[in-house]
Amino acid sequence: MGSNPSMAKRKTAGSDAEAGHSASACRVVPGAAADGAGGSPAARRPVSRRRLTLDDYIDGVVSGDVAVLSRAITLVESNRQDHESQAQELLARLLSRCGRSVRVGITGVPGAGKSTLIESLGLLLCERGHRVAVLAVDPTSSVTGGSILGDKTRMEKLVRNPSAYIRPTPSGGSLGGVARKTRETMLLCEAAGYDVILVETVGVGQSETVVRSMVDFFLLVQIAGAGDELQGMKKGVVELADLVAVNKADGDNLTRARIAAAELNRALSLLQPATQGWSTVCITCSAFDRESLAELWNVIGHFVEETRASGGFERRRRRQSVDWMRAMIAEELQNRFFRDEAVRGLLPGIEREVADQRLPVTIAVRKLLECHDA
Ligand SMILES: Nc1nc2c(ncn2[C@@H]2O[C@H](COP(=O)(O)OP(=O)(O)O)[C@@H](O)[C@H]2O)c(=O)[nH]1
Ligand SMILES: [Mg+2]
Repeated sequence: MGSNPSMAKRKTAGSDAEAGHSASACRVVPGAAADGAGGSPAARRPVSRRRLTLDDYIDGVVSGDVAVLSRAITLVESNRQDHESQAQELLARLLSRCGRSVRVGITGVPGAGKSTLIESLGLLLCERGHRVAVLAVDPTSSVTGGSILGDKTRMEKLVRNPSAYIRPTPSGGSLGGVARKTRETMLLCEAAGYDVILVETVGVGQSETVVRSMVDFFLLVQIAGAGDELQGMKKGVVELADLVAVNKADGDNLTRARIAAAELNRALSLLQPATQGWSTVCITCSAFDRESLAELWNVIGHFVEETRASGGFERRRRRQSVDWMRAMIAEELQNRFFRDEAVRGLLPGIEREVADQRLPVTIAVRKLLECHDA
């Protein structure tokens, strides 16, 4: 990747005033009337901090009250035991209202233009009468202090649109933990009536795979330039994508973007598609070219139509829920195992024996599992 995008990013996100504005907008984001972070003073309304009952949460979320929705998401994100049980009860009560949306994951290297694209596309969709929720999965944000700050300053227009809701990445915890929180947040947004969910993820580590496993459609945003076309290829991310978009196809870059797209299309024709019965292709787009965004949304519309008709849409959703359950079981069992008193007693000695090659790994595992079961 060239140095331009990241430099530009720093420039935009770096000013203190902007950072401060973003931080204050982090809790309750969208809809000028909702929080006062960006809205007119007249539209401000104090958000009651009193404890909400389960029914308050349900009524608030279902009626699309963004202040309550934000608090419900905070509840879902909380690691406190009492919050967790309330959050789960809330989800159980709302479940029948969830799922009526198109879930789109968007990945690409930092600087590819994902956030800018999401803002422009989001605005277009709001204009067309959609309600758009933007979520993020950024496992690096808790380390770097939150790259989402840059994103939020960049989505300034969308933040103010009453039909949009933007929620930064949940902080802390394992990727599995972040994924659970994002999935549950997605469900809450659906219950609140958002019919398009856009999930941005940085192209880092396993985050793409995790986001792929929670969305209907996966978009890979690329940029033309030396070797960039291969970047996704190498990591196998292209194989997860339902659409590849060579972004920033504008100005001087237009020709290069078109050439890159043609190259990618040749490569894609040799790959197994991410979704059975659907051919992944590459198009060009630009956040500054509404036509290209309308075109991009058209592709997604066709995808939804076709996969709904073939049953693939529903099948993927069902499989995703079951896979999610199994992944949570695996994580929970692992946690229980390593918290177990007996295991903790035996583990250091057994690990030493394994490291010293005095004990075969398979026997070590059996011993530990047996002491856990006992
Ligand atoms: N020329 C051009 N620049 C863009 C476009 N989209 C984004 N950018 C610029 O690319 C940089 C990175 O964009 P950003 O949306 O933060 O990328 P992200 O890291 O993938 O979310 C910013 O300076 C944007 O202004 C586009 O369509 N055309
Ligand atoms: Mg971004």
